[in-house]
Amino acid sequence: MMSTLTNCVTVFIVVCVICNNGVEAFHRIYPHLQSVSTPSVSKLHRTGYHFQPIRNWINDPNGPMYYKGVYHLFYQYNPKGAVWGNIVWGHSVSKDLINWKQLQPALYPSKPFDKYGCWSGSATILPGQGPVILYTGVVDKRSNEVQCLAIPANASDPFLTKWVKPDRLNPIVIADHSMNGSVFRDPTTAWLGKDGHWRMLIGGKKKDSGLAYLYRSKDFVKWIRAKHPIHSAKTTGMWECPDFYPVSLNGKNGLDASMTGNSVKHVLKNSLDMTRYEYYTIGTYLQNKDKYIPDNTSEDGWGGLRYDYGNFYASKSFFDPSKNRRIIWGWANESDSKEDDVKKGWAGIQAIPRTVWLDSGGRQLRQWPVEELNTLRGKKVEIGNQKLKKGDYVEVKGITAAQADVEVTLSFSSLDKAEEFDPRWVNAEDLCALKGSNVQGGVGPFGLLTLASQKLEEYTPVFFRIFKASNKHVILMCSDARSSSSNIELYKPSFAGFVDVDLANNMKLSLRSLIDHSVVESFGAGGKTNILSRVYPKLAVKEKAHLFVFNNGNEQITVENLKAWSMKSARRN
Ligand code: DQQ
Repeated sequence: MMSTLTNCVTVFIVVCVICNNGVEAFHRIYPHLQSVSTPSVSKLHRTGYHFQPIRNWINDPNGPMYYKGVYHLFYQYNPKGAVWGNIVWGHSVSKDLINWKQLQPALYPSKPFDKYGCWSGSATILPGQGPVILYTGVVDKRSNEVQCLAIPANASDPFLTKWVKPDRLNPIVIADHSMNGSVFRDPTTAWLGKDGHWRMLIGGKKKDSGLAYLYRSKDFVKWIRAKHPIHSAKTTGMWECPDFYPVSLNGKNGLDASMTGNSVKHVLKNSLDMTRYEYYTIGTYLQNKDKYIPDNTSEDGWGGLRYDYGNFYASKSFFDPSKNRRIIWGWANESDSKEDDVKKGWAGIQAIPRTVWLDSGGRQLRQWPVEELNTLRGKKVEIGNQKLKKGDYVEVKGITAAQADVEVTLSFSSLDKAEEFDPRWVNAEDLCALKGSNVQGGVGPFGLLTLASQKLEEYTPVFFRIFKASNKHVILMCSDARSSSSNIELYKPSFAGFVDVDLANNMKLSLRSLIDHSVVESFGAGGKTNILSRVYPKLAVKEKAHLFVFNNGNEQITVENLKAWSMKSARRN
């Protein structure tokens, strides 16, 4: 296939037509700010080790892959300003997923089929041939979308610096008359069926149902739509950035996208444009019918499981054959104002890449920061066997609290004091807003106060609170940004999720928080419930930031073990 494609490309002409025309888009658009560039970039809230380019706006991670010893991350990028617009595929490369080198953008509008934008897509490595990118091209001002293909100009270059879009082949897929071409985007990584045909999904919408169209191809060039979408769900609205992959029923190893059989389950993740959060289901992929059926333990809709209950969107996974793992990237948008972003000269970060696997219970996924992150750990402090009574706040001293990694295990000897759970509390965020870290409880709230000022005028608490329901305990995990900054105008949500852990025989909970100036990325109960918050402290900045462990519940808590590290900065130029 690759040779066919390569032959089709006679000359690769770099025609950079970067559009700035106010494309009708689902991202909030600010045409007057799209090409405003500030002379310098504000360092105040820039991250030390989360991925971000040198300046300007980024959103979705695109086409992550491992190729010839190099990790590639592409991302939706505005080369001209700090708000969404002028979208190209930024490109960075790394040997370890943590330290990055920024290259020239890989794809930018240059053809009639992507004149108004090179939107999200994925990479597939064709065995024995090399990578192919499938992405969405925007063809007109009404945001009509087609799917396009790009190949490396030189597949033997591990950095894949130049990409070509063969004219004779593109666009490879267009919406047919029964479909709405303005809600038709974000092709997945393709997988190879047992029948030798490739398959890929494209996100879409019909009436108010979200859906993922399935296309098949023998040669990766001519794609035919299957009669039925692989899956759809009522009232979920447009499915952006679908992701579909197998997970092993036995252990943590990741799997190549084409793996099927009795030893795997499948995961379908969708990013819901209506609220800009994601949900996933775990289920069975019937390859002979090309249908996906979620398990009845996975809610298929708004109340579904989420990779992250905070600021995390348009995520995409890839299989890393060098370490047999599947890794998820997700975009964390800013939650300050557009004007602030323009002043800062940058907006958007990527969450730390996370290894993902199926929990042994089979009902949910677990995620954990890639092990390479630990290479940035510097000075370490530890606390062991420390009792915390109600109202105790113990400072974790001796590390750089604005740029840190903390792991803590907290235990309790009884659940008798747990507050009654009201069954009407179905929404975790509302419950967190009602029962914040200052509201005294029975068992909990207990956890960490991150990015805290010395006198606690500002802080971002990450904590658990345990309730007693009729036949079980309900565990709430919160990352509450309401007290994170004395700037009252910011968007400061009380992010929260429930944690599926049986406390009966094991009365402890663990928490890991990656603190990085304007981000607190937390993993509860070994990566079962995860929450990323963006916060903009005014006082708790740099060396003025502090870290505390606290308990505000009647039941005494024991800090069994707390380890905290100062984190070194990653190289990202
Ligand atoms: N962002 C891209 C789209 C995608 C959306 C455009 C999700 O392709 O649907 O920047 O954030």
